[in-house]
Amino acid sequence: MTKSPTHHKKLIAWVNKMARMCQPEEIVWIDGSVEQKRKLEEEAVAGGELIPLNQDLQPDSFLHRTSPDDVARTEHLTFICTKKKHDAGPNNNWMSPQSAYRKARIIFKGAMKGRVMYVIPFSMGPVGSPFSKIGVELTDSRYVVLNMLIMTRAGEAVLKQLGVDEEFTKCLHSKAQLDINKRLILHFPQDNTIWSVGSGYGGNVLLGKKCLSLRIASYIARRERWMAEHMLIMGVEEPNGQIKYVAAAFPSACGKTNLAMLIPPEGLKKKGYRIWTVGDDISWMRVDTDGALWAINPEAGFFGVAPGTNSKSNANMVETIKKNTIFTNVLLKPDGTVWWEGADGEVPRQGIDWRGEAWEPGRADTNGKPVLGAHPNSRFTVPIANCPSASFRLEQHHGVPISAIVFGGRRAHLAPIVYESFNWQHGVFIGSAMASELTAAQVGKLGQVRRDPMAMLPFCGYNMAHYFRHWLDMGKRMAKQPRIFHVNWFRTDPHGKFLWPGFGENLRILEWILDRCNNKIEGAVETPIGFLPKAGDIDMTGLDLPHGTLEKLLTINNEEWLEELKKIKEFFKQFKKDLPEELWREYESLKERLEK
Ligand code: OXD
Ligand code: MN
Repeated sequence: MTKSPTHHKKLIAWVNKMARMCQPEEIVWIDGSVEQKRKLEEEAVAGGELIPLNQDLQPDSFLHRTSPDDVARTEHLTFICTKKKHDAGPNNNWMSPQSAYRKARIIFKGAMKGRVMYVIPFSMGPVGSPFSKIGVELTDSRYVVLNMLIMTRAGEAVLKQLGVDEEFTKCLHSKAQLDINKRLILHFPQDNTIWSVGSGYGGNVLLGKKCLSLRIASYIARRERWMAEHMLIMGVEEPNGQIKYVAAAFPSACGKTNLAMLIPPEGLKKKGYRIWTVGDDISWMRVDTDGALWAINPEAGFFGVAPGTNSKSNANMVETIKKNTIFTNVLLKPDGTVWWEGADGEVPRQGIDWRGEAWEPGRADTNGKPVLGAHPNSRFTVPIANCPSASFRLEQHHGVPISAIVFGGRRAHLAPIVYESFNWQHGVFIGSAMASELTAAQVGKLGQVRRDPMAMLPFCGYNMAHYFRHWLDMGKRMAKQPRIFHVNWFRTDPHGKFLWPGFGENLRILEWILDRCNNKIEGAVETPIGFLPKAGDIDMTGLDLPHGTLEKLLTINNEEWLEELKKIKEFFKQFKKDLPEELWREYESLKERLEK
């Protein structure tokens, strides 16, 4: 049916089978060449999928608009399709593979008529690294192809790596009619397969990202004894020139991307600190022969949230997205550059908003709500290589050794700015009990707490109770376990004002974390929830906080924690007998310590 550049029989057979179902007009294999990329860009511009930006001010960059009801991940349409419901767990929507394939087949049938089916061989992780996994995505969207060329290593080198019989994840995507009523994001971990139909939004369609690198990878990782986590990876260069690596998990909208590339405040910069960004979203980690935990970022690009990105919140990202960037759902200015709420510079006097309509500041909709220029979840896709703080170890096949694992959430009260677990098992308990508060920008009651263990709730491809067990087991396999910490940048005063300035200042807390890992700090305050810093051990040079603020950030209230424990218990109970006994034991000992 198609002339293919590979002798991988299974791959060819699968491509042909999917093509028979989707009925594209043509099949095009993505080779990763600049010429092919340019041609696709030209076609996308001609077809209206991409708008070229001002090539002098934002070279090699484009704007894309999705349909207005296709702007975010659709968790209620996302399913884990294992034979047994129990394997998907109470944390996932479940469908049987048989019924999922049947439902989706109806939508996929003839969905690519009159369109091209692109075949994208891609590698998550450096091509050929023992960490890496290969996927092949079939899609009828040029936007997807161009984004995948940024987010992954794609093309001929990957096909070569696949050889004639290597394993790969079968990823099928079609925009179909972009109809939310005919949208499904299906994962078949037992078939190493992903089917996504009816959406054009990144998180639903760049199948290497959440679908493969987290949901499918977490399932494979458990079997193969490694870890696929929703974590940034950053290198902190210490004054002695050594670089220590930290992996950190935070739920959405808690500033993972900003933390991964923070700029040290003056005092710490002078001391000799510098940050190296390895990744902002996903970490694949395995125990190496030295008994330590090593990590790679399987991605090659950032798919970041635009609103709020500016020189104060993230100067490195502002630099990164000056070129080679695909923007999605931001505002287009008359000079052919883009803008979003919270961007640098003045608010433009006019523009075309993310829906493609004329926009000016101060406009309100029929309900009196301000009309935004950019969608709150508008995005940019850009190569990591553009980032001034990009780590020089990004392409290293063995990744980087992890000294500390950091969990975090948005808690106005309760959690102190930082605390350290007593040991690995206690750290796993802390991760499993993670939670974050909804902000005014989100649907739901302000301050309402949503539990999000290890920030993996929407991304764990199997029963989360088994995932907790896997975390406990992994700890036992490490001769040199990373230490586990919890941070909270979001504690507020009684007027709702943040106590901690955040951003670059967060390095002061990371410094304490790494000093603990390096055994450079004599002692810490032992509390019921874990070890807290002595206030004098956080370097506050150059940061003028009102008297007593740091002490407030380091207090814990036993009554509040006992209330929190009740919620943790409710959350744990849904896993019934599957929840590891060790986590109940941690729960009970914490309760005892708090009641003392
Ligand atoms: C997310 C993302 O939704 O990284 O977590 O896009
Ligand atoms: Mn994410």
